[in-house]
Amino acid sequence: MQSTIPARSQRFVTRSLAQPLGLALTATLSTTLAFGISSAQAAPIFSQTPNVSGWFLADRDANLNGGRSADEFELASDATIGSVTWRGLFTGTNTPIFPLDFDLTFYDDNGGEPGRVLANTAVSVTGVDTGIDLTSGIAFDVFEFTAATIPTALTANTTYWFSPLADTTNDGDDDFWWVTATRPGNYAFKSDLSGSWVQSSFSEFYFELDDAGTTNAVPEPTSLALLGLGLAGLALRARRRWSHR
Ligand SMILES: [Ca+2]
Ligand SMILES: [Ca+2]
Ligand SMILES: [Ca+2]
Ligand SMILES: [Ca+2]
Repeated sequence: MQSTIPARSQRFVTRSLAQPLGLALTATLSTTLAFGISSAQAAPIFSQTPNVSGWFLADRDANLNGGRSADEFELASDATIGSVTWRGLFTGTNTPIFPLDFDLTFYDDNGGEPGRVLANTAVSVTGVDTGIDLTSGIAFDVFEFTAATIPTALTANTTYWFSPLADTTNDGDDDFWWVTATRPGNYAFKSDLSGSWVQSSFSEFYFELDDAGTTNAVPEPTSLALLGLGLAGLALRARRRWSHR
């Protein structure tokens, strides 16, 4: 097992702190307008200060067998997560195809890396351009995504992990990369989805956790939609049985 990040995968670039923070304020405003929120929003359950200075792979279509990143977090008090917001960009041509499928996964902790899967929500979501660019050769737009998750009850002062995994298989010239929050910070990654987690202290990654009450206009999780179809099917069968009596 390699202990260092392969050079080709490590696509971090350095930026001054002031510029991304200034742009982040603009991005928050435009995102709010885009979602059409008119009432005051409750404070998030958990958030990390955006500091877009690097990115790391988070895509089934990355590398030969996909790759993903996970970031660890602790909550100050018990909470049930119902919505997640995260940011990322698309290399190499900055031409994403929306809506885009993601798996949003929460894990417990296994000695400093993701352990057991606590909840996985499949969503299809369209990114909102934050107005922030990360330039490496060309200017890559940083997109923000928000989606409802399966309600996930988490306990205070306990380490958990969050990992968004895109699937850009139908976009041949771009893969999705999750962007950073503050640095340094602990995270973990897989350069091959069938491989083991590798622990790193390079950076935090940008995400925000909310309860279901603060969810914006987001698509229904695929898993919930499938559950709905299943229930509809059962109801139909029950009605047919009833009519045959
Ligand atoms: Ca593309
Ligand atoms: Ca831009
Ligand atoms: Ca791709
Ligand atoms: Ca972390």
